[in-house]
Amino acid sequence: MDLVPAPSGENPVKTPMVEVEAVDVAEQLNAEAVALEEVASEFGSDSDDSDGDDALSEDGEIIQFMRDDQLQDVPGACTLEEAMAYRKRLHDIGKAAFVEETLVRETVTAKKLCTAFGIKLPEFLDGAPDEAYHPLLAIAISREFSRRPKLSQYNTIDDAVKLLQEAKNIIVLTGAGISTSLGIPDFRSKDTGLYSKLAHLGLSDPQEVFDIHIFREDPRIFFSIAKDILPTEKKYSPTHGFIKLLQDKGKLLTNYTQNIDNIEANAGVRAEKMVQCHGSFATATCVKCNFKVPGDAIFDDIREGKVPECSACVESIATLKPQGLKRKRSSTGNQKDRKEFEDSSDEDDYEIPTPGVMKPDITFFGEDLPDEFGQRLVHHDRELADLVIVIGTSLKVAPVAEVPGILPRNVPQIYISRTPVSHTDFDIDLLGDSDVVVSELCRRAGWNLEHHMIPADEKVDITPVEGYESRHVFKVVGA
Ligand code: CNA
Repeated sequence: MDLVPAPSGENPVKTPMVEVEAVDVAEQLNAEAVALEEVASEFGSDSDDSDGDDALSEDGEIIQFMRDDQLQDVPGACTLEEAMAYRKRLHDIGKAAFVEETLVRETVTAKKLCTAFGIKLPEFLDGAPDEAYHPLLAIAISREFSRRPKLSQYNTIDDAVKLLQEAKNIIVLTGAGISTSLGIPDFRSKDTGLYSKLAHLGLSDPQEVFDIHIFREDPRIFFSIAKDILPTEKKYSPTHGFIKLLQDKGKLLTNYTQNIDNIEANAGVRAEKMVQCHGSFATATCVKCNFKVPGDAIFDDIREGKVPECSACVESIATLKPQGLKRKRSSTGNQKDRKEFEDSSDEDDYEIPTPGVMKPDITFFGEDLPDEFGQRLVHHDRELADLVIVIGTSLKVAPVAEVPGILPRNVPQIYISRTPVSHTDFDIDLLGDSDVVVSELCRRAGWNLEHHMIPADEKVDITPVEGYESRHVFKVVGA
């Protein structure tokens, strides 16, 4: 991803929506074996465009990673404190200066330094000269350098509350998790997410439901599940209410939402405060003639699981006279479309055009995100943001998943969700139902977040996650 603002008019984040195989560090740290072919001899480069994985290939030797708590079991490894200090130093001074200060001046061996970046020392290098560890170290350094480092001064709930109170320009990045309490399934939650329910569609990968190529081939697949995401009434969750509260307090810079349910509007979040990164059901467009309608014009069809047809196409087809139609091809020609009108008396002789399908204006995998996403993020919000709150998303869909990494590294970032992510380092992780987390944060901030789903006498228990200074689990007492 281009981190340098593009010349004005160009969209720097004009990347089609894709599911990222986000490097799951948790899995890797569980001794995931990754392959190493050739490694970069690029110790001198400070460019931030390689994420370490670039130097990995399917072939070759094996690199394994270890968790920080395993450092103590490795003879000669850095202590956790040393490891943290090396990582911080790397981010402070850059790759070239870091290598100069360590390897070149021989203040530490490459072997020991590998452990600072989580490399599990491979047995095949036992007894090898220190230079043999350089390739591994190159990968480890590049990998660490491309990660946004956690800001060490933000850890506690009090820190989170203070950040909320003091911030003036908050970016809120949301995902499907903020709507699940309203009964709208997310994608990836085990057992309840949409992906877990799609086996019956015979797709090789559940995300194919939202694949533009498959939609063009057979829109029925998408419309068979679209009704599950379409909100039935104008309701919103306490988390949507929280975003509105930030707006009321003049603190909301932008809500970048990946959600397509348009529920933010129900809560009163103003259109100019929002970027619907993946579009929404609010409007729909004919795939054939581009005729646009308000989303609710096709909601009845969607709720019945029908494929909505374009009314403009239907009208123009109705005015066509048989003379205006092409003669149908012989039996060896194209197969007739199943949606041809059966009431046409000339059906046997003429090729009857079919109306286009109305596609809700949501971004499918393989389609570009709305221009506003990249433009606003890079050319406007990037400079202004003083706090980022990411809520209810697994951050697995690019380019939105890249947002935390694009913002200036000194801007604090808070993550609120049921499940932690490990491919991005947030400063504070607040785990649990987002409605519970935000209502407790508001309580502690002295803010009034009123919502019928928040019981007046709600008491929330917060427990730290062992081994993580900045990770906390929120649970309603008695729940
Ligand atoms: P996802 O990958 O399913 O992740 C959802 C995340 O939210 C997971 O980490 C869950 O653990 C977490 N979560 C679920 N419920 C809660 C809760 N009550 N409180 C806190 N955390 C919770 O979905 P993403 O949003 O990351 O993926 C982006 C996709 C999902 C976008 O393309 C959307 O268009 C798409 N989507 C949207 C909707 C919607 O508009 N409501 C529904 C389903 C999918």
